[in-house]
Amino acid sequence: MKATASANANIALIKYWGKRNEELILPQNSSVSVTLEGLKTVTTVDFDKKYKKDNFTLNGKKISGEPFERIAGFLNIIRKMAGSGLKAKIFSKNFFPTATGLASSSAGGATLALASSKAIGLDLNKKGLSLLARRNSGSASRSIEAGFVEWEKGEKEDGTDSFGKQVCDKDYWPEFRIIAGVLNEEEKKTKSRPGMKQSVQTCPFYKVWVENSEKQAKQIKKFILEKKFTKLGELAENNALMLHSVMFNTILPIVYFSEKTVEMIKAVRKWRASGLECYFTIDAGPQVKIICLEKDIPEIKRKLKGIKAIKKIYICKPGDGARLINKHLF
Ligand code: 2P0
Repeated sequence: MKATASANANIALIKYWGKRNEELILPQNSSVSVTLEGLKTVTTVDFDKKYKKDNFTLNGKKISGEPFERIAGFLNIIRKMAGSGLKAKIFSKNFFPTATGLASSSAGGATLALASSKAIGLDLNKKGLSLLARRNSGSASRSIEAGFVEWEKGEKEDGTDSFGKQVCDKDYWPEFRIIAGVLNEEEKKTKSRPGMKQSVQTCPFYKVWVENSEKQAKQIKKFILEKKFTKLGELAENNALMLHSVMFNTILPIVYFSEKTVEMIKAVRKWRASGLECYFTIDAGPQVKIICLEKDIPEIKRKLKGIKAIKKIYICKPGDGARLINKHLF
C-alpha cells in the first residue's frame, strides 16, 4: 500500500548532541525545538510485492551507500513491527536545502515514520510515531508534533520514554519567528552522527554540556509557556554557543562556523545592542538562524539585505507536525 506524509523541519532552542545508545538513538540530554512552517519535506512510501528490493530516491536522485543503508535499516524495524516481508519504494522531496544545517533530517525522518507505518498497515499514535521517527534520526522525533516540542531524554533502557512531547501548539505563540538565512548551500563536511559520537568520547567537558542542557531544557519550557522572549533568546543563544564549544573541543575539532557565520553573530549582537531584539542559534552547519518576534521582521529583513553573504532567507513561524496527504510523489 502507498502513503504520503508531509512534515516540517524543527530547529532546536536547546540542542541534542550525543547519544547514550547508538542503536536505539537515545540522547544524553533532553532537547527543545520549534517545528517550523515552510521547511517542508514530503515523502511517499509504497510497500508492494512487486518490489524485489528497497529503493530510495531523494530530490530526484537515487540514493545508495551509507544513507541508503540507514533507510533500509529503518525499514527493517517497520517490517518487524508489522510482521511483513514486503520491500518498499520511497520518494522524498525537500522543499529547502538538504544537509546544510537546516535540519532536513528532522523533517525527512518524521515523514518516513508516518508514511511508512501507514503504508505497511500500522496505525500509530503521536507517541508511537515519535518513538519510531527517533529510530531514523534523533531530531525527527521532534518533528511529529506541531509548535514547541520537547524530546525528553527518558530513563528506560529500551527507550520507550524517549520521544517528542508537545510543550504548546503552534498557535500558542503566533508572533514567534525564526529566520533561517542560507549562507552557503554546500553540503556540510562532518555529518552530525559521527560528529556527536566523537564529542561524547573526546570532549573533556562533555558531561558539563549534558548537565547544563538538561537544566536549560527545563528552563526554556517555562519561558515558552510564559512567553518570556528575552529570557528564551538569551538561553537559546547560550546553549548554541556551548554546543559549538563542545564541537570545537572534540578530537578532531568539528568546525561548522565559516567567516560568514561569525559576521552574522556579530551583526545580530550589534542589532540587539541598538534595541532591535533578536538572538541567534546555530546547528550543524554554517547557517545562522535568528530568533525574533513578528513585529521586528521588517527591520531585520532590511538589515539582512545589507549582508551580501546571505543567499536566501526563510522566515518561519511555529508550524504543523507530520500529517498524511493525498498527493503522492509517484
Ligand atoms: C539538534 N542536531 O538538536 C542538533 C543540533 C544538530 C545540531 O539533531 O544521529 O540528524 O540521526 O540522531 O538528528 C542533528 O542530529 O542525528 C541534530 P542522528 P540528527 O537539532
